Amino acid sequence: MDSHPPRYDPEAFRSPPTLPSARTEPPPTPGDVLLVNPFYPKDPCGSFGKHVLTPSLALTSIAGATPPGYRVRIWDENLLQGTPPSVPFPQIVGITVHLTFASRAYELAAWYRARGAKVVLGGLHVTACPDEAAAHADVVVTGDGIPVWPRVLADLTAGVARRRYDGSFVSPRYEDHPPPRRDLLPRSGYLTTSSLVATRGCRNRCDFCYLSLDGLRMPAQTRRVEQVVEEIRREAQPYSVFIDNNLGVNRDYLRSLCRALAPLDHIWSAAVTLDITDDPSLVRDMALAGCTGVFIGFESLSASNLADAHKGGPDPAEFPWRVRLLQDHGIQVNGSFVLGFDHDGPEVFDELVDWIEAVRLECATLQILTPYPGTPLFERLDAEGRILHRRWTLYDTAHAVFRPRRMTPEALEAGYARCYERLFSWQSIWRRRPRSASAVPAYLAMTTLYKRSNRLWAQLIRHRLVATVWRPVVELSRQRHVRWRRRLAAMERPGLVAAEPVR
Ligand code: B12
Ligand code: SF4
Repeated sequence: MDSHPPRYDPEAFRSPPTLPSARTEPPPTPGDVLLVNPFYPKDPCGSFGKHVLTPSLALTSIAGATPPGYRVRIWDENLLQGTPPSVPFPQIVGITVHLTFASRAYELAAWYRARGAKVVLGGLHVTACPDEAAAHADVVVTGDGIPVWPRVLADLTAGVARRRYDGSFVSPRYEDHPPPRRDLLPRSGYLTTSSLVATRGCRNRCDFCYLSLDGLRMPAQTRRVEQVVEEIRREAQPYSVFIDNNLGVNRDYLRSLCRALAPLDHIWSAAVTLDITDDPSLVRDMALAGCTGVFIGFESLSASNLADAHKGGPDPAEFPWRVRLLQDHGIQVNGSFVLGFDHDGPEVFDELVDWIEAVRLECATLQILTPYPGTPLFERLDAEGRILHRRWTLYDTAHAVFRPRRMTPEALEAGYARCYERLFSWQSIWRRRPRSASAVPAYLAMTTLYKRSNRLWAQLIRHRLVATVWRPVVELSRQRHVRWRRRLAAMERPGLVAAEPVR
């Protein structure tokens, strides 16, 4: 039994497709709008499957805000179907920009502009660095694109567009936003097209998070529970992913949401903060509502690192019992950890993996500390002269782009890769199996597909077979979960643990 999977790093996952230099495109078609999610390189240490788990809501939301009279298409370059379409040639191209794919976004913008389209750039990186983005676009949109998108389209069509529009995250109310247009996505390309958002904002202000961007105002807001339920029903998939920063930001709201979701016999996962476990009855409600997994940003096992980053929440000494509470309710924990904080020395890597195995986290996501421009972390490291370069493509959390305090950048990158090698090894996968024997076969099947099958993913993604292969497995999980939660519901005491949690 080999302990480390071979690192598979094909060209198609490393570089975007080449844009043709010849100009054979027809002239722009009035009213034709193309929305693009640009290519970004995939870290071969991780799972390629992650990138087709569920789509970002950026483009479907902008499409939802498009007034009648325009024809809208969405193109996600990460589905590896070649260059974005040029026939019919769009009049307006909207591109979402994160820093890791900013250079590809600018390349696409130049290509479409040179052929007569008007290009609008929006998204997190435009909000963080509007002046940089403005050099590559006809129009930039900062903040929330939804309230300003209809005006941008109207102004571009009338030839009177401004260079910059600033969308507010405060008004109009979040619940008044139009629903995203998921119907424009290729259903076969993702594990689930049912990415949902119910809440906005977060109580914390971690200094490395984009929510701490200078000047960003995103107050906590919620959507009506009925809106969320209706979107799930309409999408008709067995599994949904809540992409909220923290679905538990308002516990009363989460409880109402869970009670409304319970009758759907649906399964879902969400990002929450660990303090959700302060209230075991809420964890139980989540399980009864179909929650099979949570993504939790533990960030670090060092209280000093957490204090430095202004990350609120439970003390690391309490992490294990809180994880266990979730696991005993059949909720799998995907723990997210950041490597390279000031108190992290060379010992951090093995200590972290040992801990992950000891508490049997079924899944762990690792990130090298990355100072996003505009965040307090970036300002501090910059002031200390520790930023190594501003090549945004490498700000992908798999590269050290700053000088760590207690090790070299090279040691940080090597330690990060070693952690993933250990976590993706058969030994580690086995050590972290669920405690309930009946849950082990499904765990092993899912884990093998997710963590040890990058060659297979390459084929599934290219041939649009992701949904065909994943969905039957997901449907089986859903059926098991429905049976299990009926047993949980029959047990009376909140916090009481069912005999056989499902994973
Ligand atoms: C879904 C998701 C993914 C998906 C899909 C990613 C993709 N790009 O296709 C998957 C799982 C594949 C993924 C992977 C990764 N992700 Co991710 N992901 C998210 C998540 C959870 C939701 C994104 C979303 O749908 N938001 C909701 C939409 C509506 O918000 P929005 O994108 O900001 O769009 C609004 C505005 O920005 C604006 N807008 C956006 N685009 C446009 C375009 C136009 C034309 C206009 C007018 C307006 C506009 O209007 C929109 C409506 O309000 C966010 C966290 C979050 N909750 O936002 C992280 C997040 C975006 N991911 C992040 C990271 C770091 C990654 C990874 C690098 C992680 C890793 N180590 O592997 C990878 C690589 C992806 C990459 N390079 O971008 C970071 C990005 C940080 C940053 N500053 O860039 C985030 C913010 C998480 C975090 N808190 O750190 N991710
Ligand atoms: S808890 Fe998560 S979403 Fe909230 S500020 Fe910290 S990193 Fe950002």
